Amino acid sequence: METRSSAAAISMVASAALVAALLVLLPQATRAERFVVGDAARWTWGYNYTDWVIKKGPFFQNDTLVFMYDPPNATVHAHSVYMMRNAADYQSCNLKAAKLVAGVTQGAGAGFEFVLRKRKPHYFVCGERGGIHCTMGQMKFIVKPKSSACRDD
Ligand SMILES: *[C@@H]1O[C@H](CO)[C@@H](O)[C@H](O)[C@H]1NC(C)=O
Ligand SMILES: *[C@@H]1O[C@H](CO)[C@@H](O)[C@H](O)[C@H]1NC(C)=O
Ligand SMILES: *[C@@H]1O[C@H](CO)[C@@H](O)[C@H](O)[C@H]1NC(C)=O
Ligand SMILES: [Cu+2]
Repeated sequence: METRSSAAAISMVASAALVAALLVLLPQATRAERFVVGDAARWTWGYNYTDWVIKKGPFFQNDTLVFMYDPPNATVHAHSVYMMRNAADYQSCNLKAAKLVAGVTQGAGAGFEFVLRKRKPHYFVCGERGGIHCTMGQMKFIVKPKSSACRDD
């Protein structure tokens, strides 16, 4: 028992050291992470994405967000991804000046990937039903990626 558990402990320490060594060796640019928005819930009506951002963050420059949602049919409601121009439009779910990021069919399969290239606030919303998915459906969140240099802070 003693030997077994200490052997296990040694092998755990060894693999931890190996992982640490690999992390040091990896160049900065390849350290970006990939996040499925909403995890198992994916991109859907009624999920609290603001809460998801708090739990998953911080996000860093060059991290990838993956939006996954089924294309609409007789039983599945349409979703989409828009980016709001500013905080005021985001708060009020006003889509007038919003930019289409991914249409209703683009979340299918492996999902739609968005790379967080810029260190600015990204105001993501679902644009369906004239903003109702954004207001009532809570399909909205803000991500402000940090500089990759801060990843180890
Ligand atoms: C982000 O990725 C681009 C393209 O791969 C690269 O040129 C840039 O240096 C990266 N930026 C950071 C902060 O990692
Ligand atoms: C969603 O989560 C945020 C952050 O945890 C919280 O402040 C907010 O009240 C939640 N919204 C709802 C409708 O529960
Ligand atoms: C609608 O799409 C969903 C998810 O892709 C699928 O499971 C379902 O069978 C489809 N229903 C119809 C009526 O095509
Ligand atoms: Cu939606």
